[in-house]
Amino acid sequence: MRVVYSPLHLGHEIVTETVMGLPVPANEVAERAERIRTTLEADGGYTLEPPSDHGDGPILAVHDAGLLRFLSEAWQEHRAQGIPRPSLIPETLFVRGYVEGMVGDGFTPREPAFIGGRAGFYALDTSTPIVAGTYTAARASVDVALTAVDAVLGGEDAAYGLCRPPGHHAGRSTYGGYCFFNNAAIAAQAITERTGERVAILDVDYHHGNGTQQIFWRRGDVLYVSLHGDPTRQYPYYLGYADEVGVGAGRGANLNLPLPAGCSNAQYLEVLERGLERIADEPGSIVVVSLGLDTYGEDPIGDLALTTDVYHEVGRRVAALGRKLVILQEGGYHRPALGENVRAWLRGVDGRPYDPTPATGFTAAGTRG
Ligand code: Q9C
Ligand code: ZN
Repeated sequence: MRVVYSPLHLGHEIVTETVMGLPVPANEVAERAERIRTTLEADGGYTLEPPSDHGDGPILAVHDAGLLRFLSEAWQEHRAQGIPRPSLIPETLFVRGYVEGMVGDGFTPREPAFIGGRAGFYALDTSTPIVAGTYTAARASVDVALTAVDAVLGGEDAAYGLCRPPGHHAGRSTYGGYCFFNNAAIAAQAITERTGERVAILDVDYHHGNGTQQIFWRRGDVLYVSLHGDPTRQYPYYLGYADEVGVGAGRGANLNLPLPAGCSNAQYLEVLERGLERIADEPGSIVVVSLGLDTYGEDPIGDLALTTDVYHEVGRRVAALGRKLVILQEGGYHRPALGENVRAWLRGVDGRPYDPTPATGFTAAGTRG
């Protein structure tokens, strides 16, 4: 399988994130992508290639021009305004209460000039710091996704984009949840434009892909199916409920499958079947997968109980749809097992058996050896 990877992610070097106002060690760190890369290289069954530049066009087909402009300028502005901080975190967030009863009634929200307010105009949370290399990394991550699309449109059955930063929390005009541009949404949009076909997105990250849902909410040509921790207890909290089905032409083209805490492999596979049945009912030859491994039992921010061997089975079942797959990396924060979990998933897609790499000390059951 072809694997697209860019070292430019290394410039998005995050040390701490803020959770409920306090700094904690960052989860979404460069080591994640490096662990995946080295594990796939050691496997020998994957050929790594760099992304090619796809320009602004595919990003602007999905995102607001203001978000793109903000992200491209944010770090320089932050420096120009003389703020001596290692990363840019919004001062305020543009929550709905500010303008409740005003929007759509002769009032248009304005983007401010001061960077602390400007960041909050676009941010969803305070856990997504911007540093010197963030924009370059986020652009490369989009190009990684679009290069994986090129491989599949060029005839490959499946391609894996080792995207970092991830994308599925980024909305039309918002960044957050460690995401800046919505790689999967940009990929799906490019596929619909280039093939004229319908596209399905299967999101198996532990978190609901609020950005992807929002972007395609009114669209009947892009089906969004997501399995995730129930938003009553988990980020992104405000979206991801089962009764969110889309509107207008998009009605019925959004399927949320919330999962209970402690969800086992067997429970998970049952819910997965429901998602796969919905995708099988949909016309189209390509599925975009938002592949998060934060469903793993040992994930520091997830609460499901999946083990490495189930990822092989999930990959196998997704491939059994008989569609071409553009598989894009999202979350997954238990770094010691992350590479193996991705490798198990991809080997399932390839129809190759999975045995744990002895050197990792991890068994298929997920216990440290
Ligand atoms: N206590 C992805 O997996 N909240 N994003 C973290 C930690 C943000 C996850 C709080 C989680 C975002 C792509
Ligand atoms: Zn996640």
